Amino acid sequence: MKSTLSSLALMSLALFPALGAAQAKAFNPLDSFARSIASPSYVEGEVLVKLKAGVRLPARGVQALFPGMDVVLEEQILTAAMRTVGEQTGVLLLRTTRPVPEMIELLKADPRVEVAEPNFIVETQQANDPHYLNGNLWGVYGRETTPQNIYGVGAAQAWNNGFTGQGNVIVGVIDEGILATHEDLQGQVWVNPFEPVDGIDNDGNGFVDDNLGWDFYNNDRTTYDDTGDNHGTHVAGTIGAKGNNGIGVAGVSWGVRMIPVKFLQNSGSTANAIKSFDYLTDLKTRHGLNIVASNNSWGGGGFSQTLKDAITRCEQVNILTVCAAGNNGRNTDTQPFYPSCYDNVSIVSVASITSTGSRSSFSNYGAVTVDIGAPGSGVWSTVPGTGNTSAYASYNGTSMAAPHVTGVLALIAATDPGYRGLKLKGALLRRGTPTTTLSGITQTGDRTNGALR
Ligand SMILES: [Ca+2]
Ligand SMILES: [Ca+2]
Ligand SMILES: [Ca+2]
Ligand SMILES: [Ca+2]
Repeated sequence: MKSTLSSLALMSLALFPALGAAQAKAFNPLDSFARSIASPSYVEGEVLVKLKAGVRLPARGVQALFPGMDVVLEEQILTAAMRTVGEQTGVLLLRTTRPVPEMIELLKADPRVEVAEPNFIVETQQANDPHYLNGNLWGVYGRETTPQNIYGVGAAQAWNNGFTGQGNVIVGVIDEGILATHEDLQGQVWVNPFEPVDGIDNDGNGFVDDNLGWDFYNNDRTTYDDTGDNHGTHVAGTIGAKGNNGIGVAGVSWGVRMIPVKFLQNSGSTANAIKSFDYLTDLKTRHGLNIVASNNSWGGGGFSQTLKDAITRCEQVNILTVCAAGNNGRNTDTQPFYPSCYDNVSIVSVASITSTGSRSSFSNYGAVTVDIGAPGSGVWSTVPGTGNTSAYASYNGTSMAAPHVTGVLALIAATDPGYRGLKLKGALLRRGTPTTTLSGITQTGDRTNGALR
């Protein structure tokens, strides 16, 4: 045990310096604040456009639609999920050489345009605090567990009572990729039973050989690429690493299966986030899969109507959208953070708490816009080690709080097929434990409680 812990610590220390350089700037709260409020970052030269109902894209392309405007069609995003709800044109990703704000103003002035907005850049919500290494899984402990921590979600108590999440429940992990061959994740990642790897799109969803989800960042079938997929692998381990196998960590739900939907490599874009949500909506519709929620440990950029629309399509098929509240340490009632602050009823916005029950200093909060708290400081989970080996590390962030909630949702969903959609969200919120430090700064004033009995 001792050697395991020290090797774990070494692995994390080895990983963090590499992370630090790339992420220090991205996660600086002031920096994030400036970009989210004053000038959200977006992909230069790209604009997302939704045409009004009934306006079609002419066969001759966008130049025929917008003659004289400096735009070319980079991509027409018309997903299966959009077609299902009667969309005919979808979302147009346009390329321009003009400044994005200027082009948006021009497009908005066109009466045929319903939405014109930037293709925002969003980021993972893991805090940049590499020194918080403590080696214990306090986030899953409860009042009656050994070791005990009353501020954990109490999953260990649920396991003791026989609730380990068995029950064919699936969640989507919209994030970086997941190392599915990690020793503590093997068998926990969903495999598409309708999609043999044979060079053919057997299930007709538009993605060839998407047997382990899809990579929208690189637009390919490999949902794990390299050790840069550490954030997604960490999030997955918190939701559903294999429990009681004598190895590594234990996720909140041991029985859940996770669909990797990769659209981030440290950062990602609105356009690819839309495709990620729609991918899950369509999988559920197409195959009747028991997808109950997606985990979204990322955010940034400004309000996007087209992204909100994709979340609404998830909502319409009873997929909850669990969102990290964000790591800016601010009140998102007055300074919103997306996607957690969209007003969709299917969103569960999660703040981070520490092992002593206070709000993590980096965590956003909001009496209206944040629902509940969950462990997000000093969270140990699975990560890829050098050479794509199985390693473990402690991370901090609302990125780590959201997957505790997603895991608890999976635990609850496994107990009763009636708990889906808003009923599932209601069951989660009803179970919460009143917490002084969250009172008045979250909608429930509660921390997450998954101590099922
Ligand atoms: Ca397919
Ligand atoms: Ca195939
Ligand atoms: Ca890939
Ligand atoms: Ca384990």
